[in-house]
Amino acid sequence: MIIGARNSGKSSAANWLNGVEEPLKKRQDAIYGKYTIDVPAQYLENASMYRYILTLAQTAVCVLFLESNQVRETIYPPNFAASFNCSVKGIITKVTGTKPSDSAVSSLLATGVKTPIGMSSFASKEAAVLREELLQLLS
Ligand SMILES: Nc1nc2c(ncn2[C@@H]2O[C@H](COP(=O)(O)OP(=O)(O)OP(=O)(O)O)[C@@H](O)[C@H]2O)c(=O)[nH]1
Ligand SMILES: [Mg+2]
Repeated sequence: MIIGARNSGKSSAANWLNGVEEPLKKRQDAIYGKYTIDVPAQYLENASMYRYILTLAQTAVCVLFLESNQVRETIYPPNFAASFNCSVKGIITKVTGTKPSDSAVSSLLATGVKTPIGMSSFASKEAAVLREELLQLLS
């Protein structure tokens, strides 16, 4: 399951995991892919909708917390990662330099993600390794 703010790269991450190139459509509800649940940003923007995220997570083996490298303000509630029974990973998208921005790292750490992973592109070799690792969780 993939969560994150608008434009953080959720649908791109879903395409990466599913090995497809679907158009990056915007929808009001969760989008199911072969291996993914792409959760609308809106569910994170509104505390009254957190429960939808928690319900969807009951069928997930891992929750990916996405954050854009360019983020200014975190959308995640403090320690949100602790709300999930399954494993949690944080991915920082759109990293341009050698390391991710302090704002993106702080955002993920504050929400309880242990070791945020910086990624410049889902097409990278590191991304391919991570993808294999994530797909293993499903088998
Ligand atoms: N350079 C770069 N661009 C990215 C990356 N991930 C996503 N993008 C771009 O960022 C934009 C938003 O990506 P989406 O995957 O649609 O993001 P989203 O989180 O699904 O957005 P919403 O559905 O609107 O909440 C698109 O133009 C992507 O091509 C990345 O790792 N690197
Ligand atoms: Mg999307």
